[in-house]
Amino acid sequence: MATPNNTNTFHDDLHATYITSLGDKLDSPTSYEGAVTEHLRMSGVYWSLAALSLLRSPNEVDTSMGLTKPRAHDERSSIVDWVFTCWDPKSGGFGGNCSGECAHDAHLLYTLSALQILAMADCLEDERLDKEAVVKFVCGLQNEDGSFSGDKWGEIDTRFTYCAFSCLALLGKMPLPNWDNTYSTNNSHASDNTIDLHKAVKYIISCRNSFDGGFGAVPGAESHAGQVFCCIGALSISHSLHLLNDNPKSDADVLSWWLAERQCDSGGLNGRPEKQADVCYSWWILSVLSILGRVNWIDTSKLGQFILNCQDEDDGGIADRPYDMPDVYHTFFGLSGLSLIGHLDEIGDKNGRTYRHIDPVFALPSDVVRRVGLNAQVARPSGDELESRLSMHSVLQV
Ligand code: GRG
Repeated sequence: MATPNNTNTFHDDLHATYITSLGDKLDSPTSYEGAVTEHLRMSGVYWSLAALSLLRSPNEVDTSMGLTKPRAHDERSSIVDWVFTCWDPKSGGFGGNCSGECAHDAHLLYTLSALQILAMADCLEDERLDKEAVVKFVCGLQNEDGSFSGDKWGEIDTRFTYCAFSCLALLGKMPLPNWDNTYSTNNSHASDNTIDLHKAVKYIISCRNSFDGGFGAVPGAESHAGQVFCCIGALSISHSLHLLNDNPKSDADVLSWWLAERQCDSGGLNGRPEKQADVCYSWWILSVLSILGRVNWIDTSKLGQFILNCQDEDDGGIADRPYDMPDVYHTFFGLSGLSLIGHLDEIGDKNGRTYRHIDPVFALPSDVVRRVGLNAQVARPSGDELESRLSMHSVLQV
């Protein structure tokens, strides 16, 4: 259980052990958590690998997780081999757990997690990855109005636009806009192997709420920090962030102010007004403030203390809030929050370790983003310095 401490102790080794032993726990036939999270294992594996990647070197992650080769004394295949068993050749996408006997429908969420795992494993060029089929799966999910469905059953949500853009970027197939900051040129159209970028971006903008500057899941839906990440992340990947400032009533400053107001007395952040603080919003909010160059709009010291108070001091892992049980989703987003406010660097300076950085657009270690050659757009108030983790991205002065 997460027990608040005011000593600022960071439980590095306990977190690493928590993450590396999680697979064994969930695979036990009597595990309740294993049963209820079976359908989303692909994302669980992504959160685990990405979390450990912030604490350990690529080689250590590979060996201790069995990423590209099975672990010693482990009968299970490597994670990369398992990822390919979850690929559905009929649709071209990946499911949340193994196909075959227990086939799971392919979904954009799990297709992105699968590609993120392959990127961390440096296996995006593996011959088993049929990039053309995956691109076709992603592009086939775009709807007439520019939105994306998550799968063939049709749910629409700005989460899926982000997933589609990020998948295409990882596959080297993200189209780039040709508009000269006027957002008037329709240079794209949907087909089997590309999307209509103009419509996709227009759809994202239609999900913006001009009264608070935030974004919802569909047009007219309540602003929510998770959806804000998806919309700003997608605008960043499509190099369209300048569109934020087309409407002065809900520009980057208005949005950043709404995000800064999410900080509660505890120091933690909530996802929308009148809700409880939750560690995961350290990621959904700080990632956007990083992309917009405004992390200093919140009290980072109080937030850092809140995240440390959510650590399980006995068994490792980070919970959503103090006194709750940890899980790998909150562990990843808690560590990412500590990374984005520079706390992991400070802790590393004290305990003699070098921690890797999280990229706020692609939710992958920055060195992986650099190796794959991913490029997005970040905004900086003029005169602001660019942190080193963002140096591979294009900069828009706002
Ligand atoms: C690769 C980082 C990454 C993301 C992929 C899945 C996805 C794209 C984004 C999810 C964005 C999102 C909607 C996050 C919010 C998740 C969350 C904590 C939802 C809880 O909602 P409520 O209404 O909770 O239960 P609140 O906090 O509002 O009470």
